[in-house]
Amino acid sequence: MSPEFPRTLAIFCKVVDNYGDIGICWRLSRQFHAEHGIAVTLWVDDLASFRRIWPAVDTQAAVQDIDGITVRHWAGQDGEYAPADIPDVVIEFFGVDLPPGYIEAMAQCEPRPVWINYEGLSAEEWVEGCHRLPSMHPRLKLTKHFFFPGFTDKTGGLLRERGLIEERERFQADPAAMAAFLARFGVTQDEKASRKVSLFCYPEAPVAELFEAWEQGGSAVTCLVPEGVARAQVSAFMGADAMAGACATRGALTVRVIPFMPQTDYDRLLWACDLNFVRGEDSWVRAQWAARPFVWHIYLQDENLHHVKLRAFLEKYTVNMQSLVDFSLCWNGAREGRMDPLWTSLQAELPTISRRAREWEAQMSANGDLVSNLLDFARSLR
Ligand code: TRH
Repeated sequence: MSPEFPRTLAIFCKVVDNYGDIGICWRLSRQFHAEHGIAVTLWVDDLASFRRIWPAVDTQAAVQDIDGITVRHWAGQDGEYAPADIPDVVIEFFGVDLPPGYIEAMAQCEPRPVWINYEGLSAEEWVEGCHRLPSMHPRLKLTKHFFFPGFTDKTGGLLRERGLIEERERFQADPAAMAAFLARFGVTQDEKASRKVSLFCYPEAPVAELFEAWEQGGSAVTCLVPEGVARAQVSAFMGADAMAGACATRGALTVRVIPFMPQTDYDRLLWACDLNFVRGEDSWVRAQWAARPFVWHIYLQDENLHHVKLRAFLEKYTVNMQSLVDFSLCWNGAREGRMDPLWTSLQAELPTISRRAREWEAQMSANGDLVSNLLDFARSLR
């Protein structure tokens, strides 16, 4: 095992839908490079989606340097590659198919690169048994290994940048900084006393019912929703197209449409809000590092497989927090229920949920950070 290893690393990312996949791959790339000095090449098929979370991206460039990372437009499976093109570690994200010529070149390398299949995050028990398992190539002398993020020390842990927790603590200990951040989105002095909620979910979430519960609820809520999220329901509430900058108040609820912001600002939004609605994988993890109460909207899967994953997480996460379990199941369509009583119960339990959020963040930090865990594993294979 050499401390110099790896010097070079490539990540292959296909943006299937939405932003989570590139969101995670970009985090990985930045962390490998900034914290471990590794020369990273990120191959990505959809530069336009990438640009939404990182405005410095040039959508026309075949190759570009962003913050010291080489970003290559992955335009297709064709192409010839030589062993000299292959880095020490190759990561395929969510089992994407690498270009055949690239795999042939990997097989010609001496020593072979470490080949990792980076899998999706799940709280299910089977993950621990599959983490780090090898899979032989049927024809070539190559082995790839599965690497699973997760919530226990028998998994790869969660992505967490160095200094993230300290930065968040500084921000949350500074009410003026939080107020100034929210003021960027038009949150006024009056609204500062209201409960601040960020909303990021898939279109299937019962947003209209939740808005109704908030509107008629006893305490003021300011809901900050990035442009494009739940567009139909937000537009219906506004009575106009939900463009960034739009704002409407009805009853106890103010809804503000805010710009879809760069990744680093999105963290601050989560840190500044009292309750965050998040979705998919990356925003879900960021909400956990925010150490604030959150409600997760999971990505829909065939045969309601996502409900199994949702329940597995709730089982691990919730301790004496029945209101969060009930609310989450209804929010995800895993159970019938009306939003107003669910919201009343959730609201009453927010202090307990806040305590649990802080405890969970500390528990997750103790599993180490995913990038360091992945590098330790890659070194063990050399
Ligand atoms: O975009 P998502 O729905 O991604 C999902 C998941 O990754 C899922 O695993 C995948 O299979 C599916 O897509 C196809 O949600 P996620 O994972 O939360 O990613 C959103 C990213 O966008 C995340 O990196 C945070 C970032 N973001 C911003 O940068 N600015 C914003 O304003 C918002 C709302 C999000």
